[in-house]
Amino acid sequence: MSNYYQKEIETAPREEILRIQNEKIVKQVKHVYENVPYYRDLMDKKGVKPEDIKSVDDIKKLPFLTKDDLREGYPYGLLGTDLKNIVRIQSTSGTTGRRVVAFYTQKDVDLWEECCARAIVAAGGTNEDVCQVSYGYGLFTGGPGLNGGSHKVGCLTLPMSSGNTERQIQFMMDLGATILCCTPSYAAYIGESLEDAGYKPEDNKLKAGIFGAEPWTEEMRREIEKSLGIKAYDIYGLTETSGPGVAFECEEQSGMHINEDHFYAEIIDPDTGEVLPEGEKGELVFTSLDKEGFPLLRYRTRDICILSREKCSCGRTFVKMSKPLGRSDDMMIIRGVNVFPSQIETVLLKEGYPPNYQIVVDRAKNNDTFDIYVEFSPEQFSDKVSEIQAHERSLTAAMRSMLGIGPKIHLVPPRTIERSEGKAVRVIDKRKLHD
Ligand code: DLL
Repeated sequence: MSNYYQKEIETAPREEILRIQNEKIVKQVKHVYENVPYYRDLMDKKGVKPEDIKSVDDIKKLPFLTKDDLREGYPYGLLGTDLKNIVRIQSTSGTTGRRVVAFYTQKDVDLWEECCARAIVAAGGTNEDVCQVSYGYGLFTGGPGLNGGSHKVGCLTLPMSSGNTERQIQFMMDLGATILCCTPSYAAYIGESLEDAGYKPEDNKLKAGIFGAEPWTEEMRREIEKSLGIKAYDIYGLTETSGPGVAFECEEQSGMHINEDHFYAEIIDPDTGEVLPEGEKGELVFTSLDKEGFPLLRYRTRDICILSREKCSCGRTFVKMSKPLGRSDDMMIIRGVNVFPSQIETVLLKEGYPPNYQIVVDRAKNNDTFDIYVEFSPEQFSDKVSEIQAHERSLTAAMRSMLGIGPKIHLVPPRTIERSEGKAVRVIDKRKLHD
């Protein structure tokens, strides 16, 4: 039986959702044109006037926004309202170039937190739950977003932030946390640490986890579910459009419902910018329909996804997005072959290795080198070099059959790859492919 935070809108008939979107987009484009000179210039250059946008069907006439635009407009160039109405910023963790800074009015914060509340309730959360928020707090949107959502639902909120795993475990066990919110890699690490501390999955009171902010596979989901004894739900979002809660999973665990009353989604061909028909794989583009502080229209996420309007058994009518299947900008091309880290993770888990790995790509004498460091599990440990080498050979073969190219595999002892309290660093690309 499904629970909803805002049943009326979450289960509204499609025509009703469309009606709301059409009403909001007209107002929003006018708001942006009048208040954001940077975007007004882009519209003027394209010859589009606010009056040309009469419904969401007309969104395709609008110019795109990219991270480069946000960098160019840094810090206040894309602000949609007077600074006196802004109550908060959040920012990306990007270390190269100027950071993306997003601005929120109080209404923006409320709507964002409601989106997170929808995700928590979809994962079975009620005001009787104890919600441990172990995403980073501060500039990163994970902690503040889920914290706000947890308050809205009325859960007892544990604002742990990430890190200090020993303390995480102590609070989790002593206070009986029932919902855990963090990155999937940190969830996996907490699972390992609980085991190391002598706990079995049934010793904790957790029932659900809400994990996102980085790519993770179905295999990883199963591992986490098993090690923590929970049901693991995916959540998606990006700083530019508010943070977590743009889309969230329901009990079907078959894609994430996009909060379509606030975000209009398109899938485009990343090369041509052309809008693709429903069901096709392409780059996800979002238009925020009612944001005041940082109202981005047609923002290119660079996430490659598929949208689906298949009826969902949870009763929600919002369109579903697949897990991001890659990035239109960080796919690696190694020796001419396209490689996604998630493919590597899939092979590792299929071959019985824990999902702790690091990919190192470099270039020597104009040839790409491709190394994967993988931890073996304690059961796979052997002090015979020949046995380790045999494992490495068989893993190389499995990788070759999945990727089309064979990496050099280095099996390393358990717990030697550096653990992350936020997003795991999976790829180290030392090649200089851009200026
Ligand atoms: O990661 C917001 C967030 C926080 C989402 C907590 C979910 C939970 P950024 O740091 O701006 O924001 O990174 C956004 O992370 O474009 C995706 O490429 C990736 N990403 C976010 N959620 C998922 C997910 C937050 N569930 C970028 N699966 C996005 C895969 C995800 N990738």
